Amino acid sequence: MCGIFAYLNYLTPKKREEILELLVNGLKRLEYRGYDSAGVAVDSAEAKDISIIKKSGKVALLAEEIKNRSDELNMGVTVDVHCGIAHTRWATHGVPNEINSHPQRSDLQNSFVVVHNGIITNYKEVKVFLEKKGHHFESDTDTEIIAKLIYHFHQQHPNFSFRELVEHVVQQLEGAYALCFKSKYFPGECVATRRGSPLLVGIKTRTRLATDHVPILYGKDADSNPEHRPHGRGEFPTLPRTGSTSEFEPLEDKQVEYFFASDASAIIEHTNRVIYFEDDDVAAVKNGSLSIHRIRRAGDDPQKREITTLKMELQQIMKGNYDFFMQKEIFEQPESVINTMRGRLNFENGTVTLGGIKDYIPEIKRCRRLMLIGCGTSYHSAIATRQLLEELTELPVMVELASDFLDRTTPVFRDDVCFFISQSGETADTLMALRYCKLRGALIVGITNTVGSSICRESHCGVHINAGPEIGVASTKAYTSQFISLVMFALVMSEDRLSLRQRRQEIIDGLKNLQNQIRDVLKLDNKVKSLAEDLYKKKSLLIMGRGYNFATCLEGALKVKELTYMHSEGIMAGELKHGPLALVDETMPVMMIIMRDPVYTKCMNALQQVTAREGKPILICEENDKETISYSQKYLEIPRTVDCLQGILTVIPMQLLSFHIAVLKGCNVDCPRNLAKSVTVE
Ligand code: UD2
Ligand code: GLU
Ligand code: MG
Repeated sequence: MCGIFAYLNYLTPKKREEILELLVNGLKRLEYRGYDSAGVAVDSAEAKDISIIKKSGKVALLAEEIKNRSDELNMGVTVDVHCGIAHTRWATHGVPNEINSHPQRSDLQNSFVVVHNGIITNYKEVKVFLEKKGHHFESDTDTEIIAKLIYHFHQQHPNFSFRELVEHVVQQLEGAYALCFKSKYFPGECVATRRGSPLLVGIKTRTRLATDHVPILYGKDADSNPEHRPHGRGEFPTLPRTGSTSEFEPLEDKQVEYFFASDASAIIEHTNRVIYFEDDDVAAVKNGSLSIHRIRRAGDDPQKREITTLKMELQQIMKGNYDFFMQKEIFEQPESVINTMRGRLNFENGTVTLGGIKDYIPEIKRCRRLMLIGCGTSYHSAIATRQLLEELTELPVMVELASDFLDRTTPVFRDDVCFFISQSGETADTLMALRYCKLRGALIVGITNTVGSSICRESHCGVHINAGPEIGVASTKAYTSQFISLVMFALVMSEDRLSLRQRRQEIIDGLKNLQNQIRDVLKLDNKVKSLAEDLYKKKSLLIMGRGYNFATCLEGALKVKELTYMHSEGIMAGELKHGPLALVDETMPVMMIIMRDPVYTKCMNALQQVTAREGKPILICEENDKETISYSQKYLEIPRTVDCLQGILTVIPMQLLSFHIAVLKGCNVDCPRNLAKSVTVE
């Protein structure tokens, strides 16, 4: 996450040279955060257009470039009103080069320009939409869609204010962002907004206000510091959750300067009067006045769920050539797993950085135990990675179902680290468990797919899995991304352990190959479909396995249950002789996962127990494993990866199988009966 800095002077004369210097200095204050390129946008010399100056590499290089172009930039001219925006970029989408640097623009005329911190997870779909409308893209960034989308809205609604345009744009964005916009159609105006990434504004007036010694604080920081609640003119009450506006008017002489930044360190040298924005605030400066409007997001107001037809059009694009979202999301996994690792895993030098928990790692290393808490699929991702976490952290790891954890009033202590895993970040049971642990002083870590969600907000730190929006009610790509996030966490925890070096390298290599291997597994689709044809009229399906693949049995059975309404059970193969074996006969459908990992021999024992009872299991086994295959007529061959990652590949045929059975049975794939995507009730 890198830096945003914007500067707006209103009736405060400044030389263009001073303005550019201010912008560059703002970026310099943000340099400590690390970045790979930088850029600014200011009014062009004649103030009719916008000039963009970008440079890959250090801010100093940008400063030099500005100097080289000083004639063209008319440095000596003084302007009374002006808005400039600046950015340091940490590339997530597209290599660090000038075209990919920010500001990104709407068109060759630079009608709208934008700087962005964060990741837009649905940028591909928006891009397809905009390309269909005739927009041409020049960069590889996710950010460029934002500049083009606002331009698109402006063409459609020429009477909209700048703020209204931005409000429409953010309704279409998924993911994380802090944004600052500038436009040649709205000279002297600036609009800024955020969701998930930090953003604040500093205000400097020439005439001191009576309350000037009190910094304006608002939002989270104001809540925690009631002493600093502002009073009186030009100050902000805490906004209600949605749909309201606060205004800041400077004093009579109207002179005012605004500094927008992603980090207070770029502002403090100018003013100590700052407002921290909260998610979904849209701040607009127009005629020198600042207004902050808390938008209603689609989810807040069911009446407004489809504010424009665009939302629906986008959904259609998202579904692409697939008939169902679930199917699309299964087939998206080669990309979604990469998005989870993007900017975090460096395959060249074998380092892993989880920006969201980096600062907490020393504390986590000192903890007494790790607790992983979730429901349904999220719980399975914890089961899937528990063994690796134990191995690489050498800490005791507890895996808990949120509801049961609360029922037991499980003892939790200050030196516990509790992970809360939830795709939506709103799962009520998980959220309650989070609050329970937080009250007891534990460190709270979120693993969520939804930026700005309750779990994300209420956790001390966490990891966004960045799988992109998951619309199918039955979770698929979120599972594999949760899995990978937890694996990356284990890698971070073991970074300085010499004895684990080889093991870590093997896992990192495995992660690198995952994308291609997932593609290979997806090629089994037709084979899985014909298995589904054999199974869909059956009453029950047992799925057996152990070790690293036990989680796949549980997750596979859950998928079958929720999508096909067929009874299905994930069975720990080691438990067979303690009961479940009684279920096995020649009519009972059984699947068995048997990979060449440390428990292979034990799995083969289970296989023999099953075939001895006339069972005819469908096998999920390793490619070219002739010996195992010889035990059954029906099998799916899966490419081999490191033992602890194998579950990512074995779960995919189970996702496909449940999907095909559901289609054959005529079930509603994307919205199974009795289920909701985000379970916000206990
Ligand atoms: C950040 C940016 C990402 C990209 C990347 C570049 C955000 C949200 N993410 O990703 O877009 O620019 O940097 O390096 O701007 N968090 C919680 N609870 C959770 C999940 C996250 O508190 O359940 C916090 C986390 O501690 C961090 C912030 O949210 O402060 C962002 O987390 P992240 O995983 O998106 O962070 P990172 O550095 O990978
Ligand atoms: N995702 C954006 C990009 O790659 C912004 C990255 C950032 O936060 O700097 O251009
Ligand atoms: Mg948080």
